[in-house]
Amino acid sequence: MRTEVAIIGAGPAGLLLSHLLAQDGIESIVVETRSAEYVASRIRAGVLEHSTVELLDSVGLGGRLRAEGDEHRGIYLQWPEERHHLDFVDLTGCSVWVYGQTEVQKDLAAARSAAGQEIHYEVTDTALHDLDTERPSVSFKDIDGTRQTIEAAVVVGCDGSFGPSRAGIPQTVRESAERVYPYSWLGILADVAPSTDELIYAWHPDGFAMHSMRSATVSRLYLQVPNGTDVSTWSDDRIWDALATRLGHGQNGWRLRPGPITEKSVLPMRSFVQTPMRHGRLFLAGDAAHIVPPTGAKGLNLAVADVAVLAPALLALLRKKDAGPANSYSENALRRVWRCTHFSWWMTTMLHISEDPFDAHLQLSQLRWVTSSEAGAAGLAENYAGLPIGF
Ligand code: RFL
Ligand code: PHB
Repeated sequence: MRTEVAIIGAGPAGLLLSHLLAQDGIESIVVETRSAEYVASRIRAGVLEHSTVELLDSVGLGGRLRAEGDEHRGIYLQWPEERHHLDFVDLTGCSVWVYGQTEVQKDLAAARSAAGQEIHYEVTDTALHDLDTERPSVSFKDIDGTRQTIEAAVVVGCDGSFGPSRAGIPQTVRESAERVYPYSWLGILADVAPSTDELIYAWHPDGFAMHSMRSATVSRLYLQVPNGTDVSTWSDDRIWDALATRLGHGQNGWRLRPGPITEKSVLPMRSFVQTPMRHGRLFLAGDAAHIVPPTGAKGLNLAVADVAVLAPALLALLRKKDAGPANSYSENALRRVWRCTHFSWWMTTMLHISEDPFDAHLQLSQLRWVTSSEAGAAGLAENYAGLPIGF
């Protein structure tokens, strides 16, 4: 097989990249280890920042998001006895949208399928070759067991945190920076109307809790739990009790509505950045190059921001024979990556309980400042909702 861009991974980064390239008349082939159904139903991110929504709109992918998503002006930040609303629209002019990654994934898959995009699902043994040459390739075993090779001008690794692309950057060149946190999130999806109009991020001595949502009838909630927590030790009743305690704030008779839990999982949290994001004819985008803890709602948005920078760089490289934007892709993308890495680390360390009581005083002081100073609130709002495309 021969194409211009071989894309490894059909998550949001891979499918959006193939969509953006196709708009510029550039051909690509996508390979993916999982089935289309599995990729479309993975429960993950829920918040799209302003620039993500603008980008999806601008490439014809904003229709269902605008019709079925939910625009939020801001978030609540709380600690026992106090709940404060931060209004991002007042602070920065930017809102965010609650629209599940599952829905973004379905919209992308439908658009690529309508355009006749070649996507090979359920492949195995993906391997990258000749990345230092102008004829790199990707080999894999197709669903029927046939060995295939895609010869391309460029290979893009959009294969998430466990894919093989990251290691395609030679060991002598690559560097990584990592922070592992001493806690995890227990996340649930429940068939119950959200008990809040906007997301609640709650500091509590028992641990962080968060109330998010997917629709008018589906809630998404999280609890800070120790690393290594076995999900089977958390019965539904225990989860709802902990959520009610941590999200309660003793004001206006607010109550958390419990309901049937349909999904339950534990996810560890880490920050990770591998540099550079490009070597020879291999480019990395999304979780393949960087991971953030979910507290800042940045992972999906960063994947979108990477490919928004990469697509025009590949257009210049392949059509205009201008290597400039491709040569500066890593440096350009990493500016936003490090801003979001810092913001996600900051939100995480401000809201999660640690072993050291000194931290709790600093956290509460920071929360009081962010919710009472316009400058403090605007800083959080700009990072959460309003970094411009190309920051
Ligand atoms: P993905 O989505 O992981 O897609 C990578 C794809 O590559 C495939 N793959 C391979 N394909 C071929 N050959 C191989 N050898 C392969 N190895 C792997 C995989 O099967 C997969 O389909 O990465 P991408 O596209 O970079 O997208 C990144 C986002 O998915 C991720 O950052 C977000 O989900 C993170 N995240 C959140 N981000 C937000 O912006 N806002 C949020 O509110 C938010 N909440 C979350 C999150 C992630 C979570 N989890 C479970 C990690 C909440 C959670 C719970
Ligand atoms: C979610 O809805 O899953 C979600 C929302 C905001 C976050 C993390 C996860 O910061």
